Amino acid sequence: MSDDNSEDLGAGEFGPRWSVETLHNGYRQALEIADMLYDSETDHQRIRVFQSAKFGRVLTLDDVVQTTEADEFIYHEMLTHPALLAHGAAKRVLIVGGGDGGMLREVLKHPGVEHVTMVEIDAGVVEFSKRYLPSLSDGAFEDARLNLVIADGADFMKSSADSFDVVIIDSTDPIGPGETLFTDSFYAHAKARLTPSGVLVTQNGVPFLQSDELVGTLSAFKALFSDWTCYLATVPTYVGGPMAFGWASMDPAVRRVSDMLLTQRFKAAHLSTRYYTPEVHKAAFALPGYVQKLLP
Ligand code: AG3
Repeated sequence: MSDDNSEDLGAGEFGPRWSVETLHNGYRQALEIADMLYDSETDHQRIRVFQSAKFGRVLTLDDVVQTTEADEFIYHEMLTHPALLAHGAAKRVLIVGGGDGGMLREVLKHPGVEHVTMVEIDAGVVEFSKRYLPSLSDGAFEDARLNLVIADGADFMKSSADSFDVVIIDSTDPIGPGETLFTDSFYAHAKARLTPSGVLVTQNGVPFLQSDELVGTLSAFKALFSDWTCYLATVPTYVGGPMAFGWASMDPAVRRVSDMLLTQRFKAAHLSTRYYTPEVHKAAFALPGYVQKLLP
């Protein structure tokens, strides 16, 4: 039986061949390490990249899975294309975080995008991602449309005077350096950076296990924006059911884009996607009862 790894597991014990994520209380995810490729401690965090048995190469920060070669497309496509295609004419995009380059790759697929500012706190993440996870950025860091800023995202948001049609928060979970990216004041500063029909999208964890994170963000959105909600996509290595993405805008019409227009825009942009379709886009905003109940 090829899937049987039970010889390695005693009750509750994982050996050194397993990367164990302890993000959620009382619930662990363990990925089998076939080969450790990179393991180092920066000023900010412990970074590891390993070849896994099931998900290709895996990037972890402080042992929390950030992305894997096998399922990254779901997360990166769903945090870019819904906002960009609903907006329909996005020229300037801001990415906060996203040092692996996956988000950048998806944003740059849009021919109408003229400029991307990406603010990443850790230069080390960019450098080793290019080397150890090249399929994530797939050359995106070389694109002339990119302005890469190595800085704290919260500081940048506070001090920047630029404006953007789409702002994407590609954060870690709200523990450690990523915590400031979930505060009310951060969202207020983000709002000030948006053009009138601009859209802010955020990653908000898996609400089945991390409901506080989603409720916190949506409560801030409710106080700041005229249109706000969340939408969902299931990313296998972000365990615990579908992940929630926050959506906020001062223009409610953006989210209500018709199916027809969405399909037209999707075709016109010639996007090659593996998860995103206009149908999935629309369906992602249908929320199950347990998520609806969390809306403030
Ligand atoms: N950032 C999102 C990681 C969140 C993991 N959280 C979780 N499993 N609940 C990914 C960065 C990829 N560009």
